[in-house]
Amino acid sequence: MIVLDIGGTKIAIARWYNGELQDRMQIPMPASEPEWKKAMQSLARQYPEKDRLGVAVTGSTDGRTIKAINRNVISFWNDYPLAEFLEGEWRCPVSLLNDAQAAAWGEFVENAKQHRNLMFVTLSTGVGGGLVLDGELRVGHLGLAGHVGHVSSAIKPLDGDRTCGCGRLNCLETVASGTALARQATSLAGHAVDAVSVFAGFRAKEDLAVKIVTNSALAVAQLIADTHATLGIEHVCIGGSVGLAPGMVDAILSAQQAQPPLFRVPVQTAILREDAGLIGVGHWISHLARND
Ligand code: ADP
Ligand code: BMX
Ligand code: ZN
Repeated sequence: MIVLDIGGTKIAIARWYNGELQDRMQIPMPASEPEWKKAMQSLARQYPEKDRLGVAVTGSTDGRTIKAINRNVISFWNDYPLAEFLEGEWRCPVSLLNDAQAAAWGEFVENAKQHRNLMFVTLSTGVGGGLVLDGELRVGHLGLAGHVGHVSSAIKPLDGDRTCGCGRLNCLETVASGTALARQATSLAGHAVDAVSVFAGFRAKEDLAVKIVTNSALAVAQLIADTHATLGIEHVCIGGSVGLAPGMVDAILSAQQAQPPLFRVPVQTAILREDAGLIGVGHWISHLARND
């Protein structure tokens, strides 16, 4: 099987062989539909497959089509027939799963299934989430389960109230995504700043960067407490390039001190790191095949 992880910023691809990735590589996510189609055609030539293509993908999916919840991320994905397009290119069956849901399943399996109520949170281009409850991955109606990036945050963006690309006000994604960190830093510093520089500043203890990362960590800690109160999660894995940036998980752990002890769920860095989506979708499809 070939596994693909399509995010708002990058596309990763690998062969899935005996429960492991081989020949992994990644390319930037093109901004326009024609460029994106060209990139997919090129990947299909480099990674031919007869058996199945497993895709972890940003957006909500019913298994055939894909919808961008945040319409600012991929403008041409509005009930886009993604499975049909990829089947045409690879000429094999295609399975689609939300990227953070795939990652949650990957972390559950690779943690030896010991945390039967687990949430994965990706802090990346957006903020995504996946839930394993009572040992089962929750996909939900139209694949929406776990879209915690679009829960309203009581901790607001530092550059003022913001309507998210999903249409809601002050979503977690407008506070804690890589896009949001860069936007807040740019607006408050008065010049262009990206998420990588925000973290460099945070680690160098620069005032503005510390404020932005601390505020984002408070919002994530609150989300974790809210989800614990709603669903009884027992373990949280943090991934995505922002979640994996040195200092971010420690900032979330510190921010949890503002919560009463009952709501401080254990948090750790995703053990699969940047491969959680690829490995997760591989495990998920293998799991479905065994249960058929
Ligand atoms: P995707 O959303 O496609 O899965 P990533 O997980 O790489 O991709 O997330 C992309 C976001 O992470 C962008 O906002 C980017 O600026 C930010 N980012 C990438 N590398 C780092 C880093 N080392 N430290 C902090 N932020 C990063
Ligand atoms: C957004 C949403 C989620 C996704 C999350 C993380 C879109 C296109 N995606 O909240 O489905 O799981 O981002 O995705 O609306 P990433 O692109 O940051 O990896
Ligand atoms: Zn939103």
